[in-house]
Amino acid sequence: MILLILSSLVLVVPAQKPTSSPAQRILPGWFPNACTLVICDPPERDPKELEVLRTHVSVLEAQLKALQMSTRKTHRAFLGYIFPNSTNVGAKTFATNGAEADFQTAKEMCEQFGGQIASPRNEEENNAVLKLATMFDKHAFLGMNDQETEGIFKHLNGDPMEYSNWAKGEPNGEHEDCIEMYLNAKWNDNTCDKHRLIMCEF
Ligand SMILES: [Ca+2]
Ligand SMILES: [Ca+2]
Repeated sequence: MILLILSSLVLVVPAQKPTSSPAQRILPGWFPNACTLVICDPPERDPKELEVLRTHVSVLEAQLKALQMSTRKTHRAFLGYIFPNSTNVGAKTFATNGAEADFQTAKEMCEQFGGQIASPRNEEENNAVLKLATMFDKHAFLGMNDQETEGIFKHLNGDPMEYSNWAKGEPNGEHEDCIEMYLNAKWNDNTCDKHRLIMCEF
């Protein structure tokens, strides 16, 4: 019985003729697998509408700027909470919280907050690191190392190390590939598994 009703329905539905696509209707020589580039003339805008759009864009730009400033302030406040001891030199901020770790852990911690291990590039920056390290009476790790090629110390981004402040007789370690700063501002290469003061720069 059900089959009979279904077949009746099929019989009464009129067969639809295949319709042509919009492109086929517009372009008589349309080929189904060909590529077609259609360039439309943009509609003319009302000058008042354009003015309103420009105003909206200006407002959005101002809001974005305010948001960026607020984000930077929040980030600075957050860094101040994590690393409460800091000092500025030029555009750099050196910061620490007095904690110690091996080189790899210190490196990851600084990177986690958007910085890197303190890597002084001149005497002024070296003295800024010393000032903070002295507060905690601890030797600080610096970022430069010769882990890649023994004897060739480089910055973390691969830059050659142009400024250095080695202690007398240093560097002297085939297996000492990281640098610690003594509390007289001089540097010693030491093994990277030693625990030293985490000092970051931002
Ligand atoms: Ca070495
Ligand atoms: Ca050494």
